[in-house]
Amino acid sequence: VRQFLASPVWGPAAGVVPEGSALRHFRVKDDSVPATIIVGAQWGDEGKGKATDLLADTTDLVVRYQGGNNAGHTVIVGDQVFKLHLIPSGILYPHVTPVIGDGVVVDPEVMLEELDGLEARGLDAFARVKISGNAHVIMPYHRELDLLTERRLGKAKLGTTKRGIGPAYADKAARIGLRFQDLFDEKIFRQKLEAALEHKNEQLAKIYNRLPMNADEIAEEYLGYAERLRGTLTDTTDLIHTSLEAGRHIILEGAQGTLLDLDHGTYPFVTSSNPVAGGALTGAGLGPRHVDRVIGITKAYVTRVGAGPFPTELFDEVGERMTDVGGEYGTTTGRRRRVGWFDAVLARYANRVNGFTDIFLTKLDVLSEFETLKVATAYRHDGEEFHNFPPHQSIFHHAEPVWTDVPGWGTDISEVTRYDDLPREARDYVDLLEEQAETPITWVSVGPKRSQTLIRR
Ligand code: 2SA
Ligand code: GDP
Ligand code: MG
Repeated sequence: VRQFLASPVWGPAAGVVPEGSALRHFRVKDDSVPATIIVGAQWGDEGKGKATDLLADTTDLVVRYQGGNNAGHTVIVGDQVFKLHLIPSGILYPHVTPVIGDGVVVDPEVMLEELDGLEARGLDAFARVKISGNAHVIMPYHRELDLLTERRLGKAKLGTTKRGIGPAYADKAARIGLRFQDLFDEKIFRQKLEAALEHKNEQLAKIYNRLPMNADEIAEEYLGYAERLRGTLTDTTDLIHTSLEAGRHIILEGAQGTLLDLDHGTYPFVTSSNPVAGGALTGAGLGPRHVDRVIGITKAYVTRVGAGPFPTELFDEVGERMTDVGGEYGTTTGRRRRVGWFDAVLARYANRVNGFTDIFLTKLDVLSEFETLKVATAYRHDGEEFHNFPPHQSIFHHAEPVWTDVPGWGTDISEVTRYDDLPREARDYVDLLEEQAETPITWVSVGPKRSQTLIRR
């Protein structure tokens, strides 16, 4: 660590070395303007869209690095509500270039719908959005197989968004995927499509008793999309690095969240990409040297949409109220989200696997409803207590939370504009989460609007 800090690139920036300094408190020296990663710290829908939009005010590029149109990011600007699925939240600032990185899977039909929608609302979306030629394309058979696989799983289904995400990433790993660049070379596109369809049609017929899909029909449809998307095709690696070299600032915007990560999440109840900070590097194509901040977006409670274990889940009327007050319905599918109390074990785990420099805490206002709040500080299983994320899935599946009860504040905080003006109980709650999460909480959000954000330190 000493050698690392002594290197010419790294060193403490003026005034940011706190007591008991850890590596995470050091940032790239002042005259370079590097990248910030924004990651969901829970199971998604933490408010990444709002946080990215807010922080994009001072950035030049906002890059999506994984996932696809399974994501739903809601951003409110003035009295306008934007629901973004594929396009990075930075689109709402005219100075920002929104980038779809190599690690994203793109459904071109959805991309066009989203671009058209934004154009209709006065944004110059077609000219501004840049899509990596290496991004993989979601094909009709991916959507179909997502649907059929879920149906076949019956009760054991994952509760995917049915957008074809898993099958598209599976083909990427199997090296039979089609990439965005392939759309612009008809001969290559047709060749690759036919090769992929051979596998897919066999699968569709043998396992699911479905009729084969027709390569010409798909090619016609997709080459039509390509015609309209030609201007967005970009060497995004070059764009990102030219920007970094010119001292521009970049935000890498995650979708979904840490516990939905394919490697680090609650497998198999996960998505098929890597939302964690490490995924931002591979998905955008840059190294850790360029990153000086990793911001974990965390709700003041927890939600999950889709199946899978959830130790602090609420099944009572408290949960009902949390869902309703928090407006906890999927941005993409409209599904009701499951809700539960804040889980510090998960927060510490997310901090470990992402290396957060800060937490952006959202939806504190939703908890104004409740007289007493609960925080899970550890798990108990088979007489054993777990301070950290359990090493085996069955422990996690059966974990009983160890609760700390804290008093609520019982008053609306959504109009508060200074952190110090929050009720004492609300500040105590934030202090408790910070201590438990072992990460500094820098922002506290008390409503969906840009203006409803308090800076804590
Ligand atoms: P998939 O479709 O293969 O990625 O589904 C696998 C699991 O990942 C979950 N997942 C999500 N969880 C929360 N939010 C997501 N985006 C939308 C939103 C979800 C919606 O913003 O609300 O509208 O329903 C998202 N995307 C994927 C999914 O629920 C599965 O558990
Ligand atoms: P994302 O996927 O992480 O971008 O989150 P979503 O947009 O799917 O879900 C978060 C929801 O909470 C959106 O509807 C936001 O407008 C809303 N939201 C964000 N921050 C706050 C907050 O502090 N308070 C309240 N009440 N709503 C918020
Ligand atoms: Mg969402």
